[in-house]
Amino acid sequence: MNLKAEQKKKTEEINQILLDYLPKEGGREATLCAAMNYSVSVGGKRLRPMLLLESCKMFGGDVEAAKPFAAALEMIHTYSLVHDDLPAMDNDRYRRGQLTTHAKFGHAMGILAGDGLLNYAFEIMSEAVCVQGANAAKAMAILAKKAGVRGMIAGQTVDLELTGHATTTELLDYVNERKTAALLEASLMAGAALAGADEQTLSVLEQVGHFVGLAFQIKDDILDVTGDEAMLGKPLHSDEKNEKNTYVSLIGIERSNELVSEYSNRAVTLLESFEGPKEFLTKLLMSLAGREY
Ligand code: GRG
Repeated sequence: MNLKAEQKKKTEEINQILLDYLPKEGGREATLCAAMNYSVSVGGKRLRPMLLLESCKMFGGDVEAAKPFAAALEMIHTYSLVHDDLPAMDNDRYRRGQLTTHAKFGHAMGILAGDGLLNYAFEIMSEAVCVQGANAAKAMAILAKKAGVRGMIAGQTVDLELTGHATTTELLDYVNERKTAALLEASLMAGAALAGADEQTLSVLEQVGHFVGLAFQIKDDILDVTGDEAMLGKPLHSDEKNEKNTYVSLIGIERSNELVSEYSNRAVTLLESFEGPKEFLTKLLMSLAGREY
């Protein structure tokens, strides 16, 4: 099976896991559940749960036990997108080719759907921890930390503060390492933690995720300028509109493309030190450098 077909099959499997874990709509809070389900179900590459499941497999873990964590991780990622799209942040009307959650359900429901997704992710993981024990607790702790106050939320904070101000590549790296790379690091680390991987292994995976994340964000900045709106599912030039500092605005497209290749290669080289099955994961990481959406 070629990479695209394999990726499609795995995306469909993850979509099914998400359907199994998302709240069933009903009761007085039906609108909240509908907004949460809408945000997750409108699409997305499902990259983070895919990385978590592949990493778990690479270290011989039980994929069934990893499913609640894969679902929770995509919910955390989706909450961050829903809140990022709000009028107080990037104020975007389209995401994943569809209306953003607040554009469809109203601003207040956009905030609540994000809150709901974040909390629900921890409900799902804590229930799994009660059944599965220490490895699951470690995975949850990794996801909490990387998504948290010193991780993704810190990156978003500094990103907002830098908006409209001149910056440096060092400050931009601070933002990208947290806003984007932290959750990708967490994906690989949590999958391995569920399989019982040791601290040294987790630390190498953190490095892999770091380079994947930097490459991913720079590619995202490039696509915002040179991409195809229909493929991306959102308007181009949103960084310029929002006065965002990006690698493209600081060092230009050509050098940015070189960095994407350099970081992707470094990630894959680090991954080579592991012996478990990693063919799909390696191909997936390399393909991100050439992604079109
Ligand atoms: C609101 C706390 C808080 C954080 C928001 C995720 C984020 C932080 C902001 C969204 C804007 C952005 C460019 C984030 C960087 C990470 C990124 C490129 C997210 C998009 O991820 P994809 O491409 O999206 O995997 P899909 O839709 O495929 O899941």
